[in-house]
Amino acid sequence: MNMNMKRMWKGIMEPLTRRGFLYGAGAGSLSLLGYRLLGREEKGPSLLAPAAAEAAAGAHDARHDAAHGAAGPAGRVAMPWPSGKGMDPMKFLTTFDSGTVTRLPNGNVQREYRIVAVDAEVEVAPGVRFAAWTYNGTVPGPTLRCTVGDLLKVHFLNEGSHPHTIHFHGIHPANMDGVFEQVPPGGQFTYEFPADPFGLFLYHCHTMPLKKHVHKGLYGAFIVDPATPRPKATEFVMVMNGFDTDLNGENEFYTVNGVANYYAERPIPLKVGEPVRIYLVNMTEFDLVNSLHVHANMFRLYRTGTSLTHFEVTDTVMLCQGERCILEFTYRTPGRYMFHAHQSEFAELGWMGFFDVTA
Ligand SMILES: [Cu+2]
Repeated sequence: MNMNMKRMWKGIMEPLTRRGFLYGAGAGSLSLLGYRLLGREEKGPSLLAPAAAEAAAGAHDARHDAAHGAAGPAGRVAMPWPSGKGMDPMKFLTTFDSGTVTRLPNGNVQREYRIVAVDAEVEVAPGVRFAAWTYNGTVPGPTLRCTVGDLLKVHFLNEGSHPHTIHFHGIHPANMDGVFEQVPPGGQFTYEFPADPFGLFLYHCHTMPLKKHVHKGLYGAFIVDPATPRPKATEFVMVMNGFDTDLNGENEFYTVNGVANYYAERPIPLKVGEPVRIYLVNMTEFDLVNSLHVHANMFRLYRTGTSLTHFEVTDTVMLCQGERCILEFTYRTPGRYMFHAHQSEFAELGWMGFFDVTA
């Protein structure tokens, strides 16, 4: 999505706009795989539905009916993917790479991480494949985690087809910034710096053209915990992104953690009274902002996670690319609660999910 005027112009000049993709070229390739496209504007918010799987399950009619005006998307995402590729966003939510820990002679902790850039095809929605450039084979890449003051050694190997780097947010020397040391295919580089300060950060490739290296998928979350850990909670990582599957400079799909509508089809289970903490990172390319809104609740917002005192209590937060924040909340009553981007278009194109809260 870009400016409205640009879209209008493109709508006039190009028959294959994003909607054209959804209704036209995309429909053909998707139907081959047994998936049926549902119009997102004329028929409600639904995007995709695996028709064959639903019919087999005897659930087709109910789901199809629900697609015409129900609150959420219809269809069920197969997992693992029919192709056997892609990642599992449910596992990604709670998976943290804390590295290989060594206690140094001075008593400090050293953490070593291994990140390999590799070209990989990922499946971002049922039957929709995207030729990604990845860190360790997934989009987003692994969530790196450490404690403030730890010495980090990130061993980066480029097995991709283009030069890449890893640029970390946070404080570090200039020669560890992932900008000047371009790592060619087959090359390697070790980034070494102490984790500072505590907060929520991210990493991404910083090779030109930057827009391309980011939107192809080279990014991930980077958590630096305070010396005294935050209060105990169920912790989730959510990386917001988009996929320009027809390479026209606009996103066709929006996701958290790489698969459109994943948490709408597989709600995240929670308990009443369970403290929840979300590490939220925006790495959406092409669009100026992305956002998260939780329904029927409010959260404490810690901007960038660099303070242990919350910034405000709200139900919606907007982030530009590279911004991130920590959210904390608890549900009081059981039920199914929606969360989604409050750019309605993003929500309709895959950035929507639910929490299933039980007593
Ligand atoms: Cu790159």
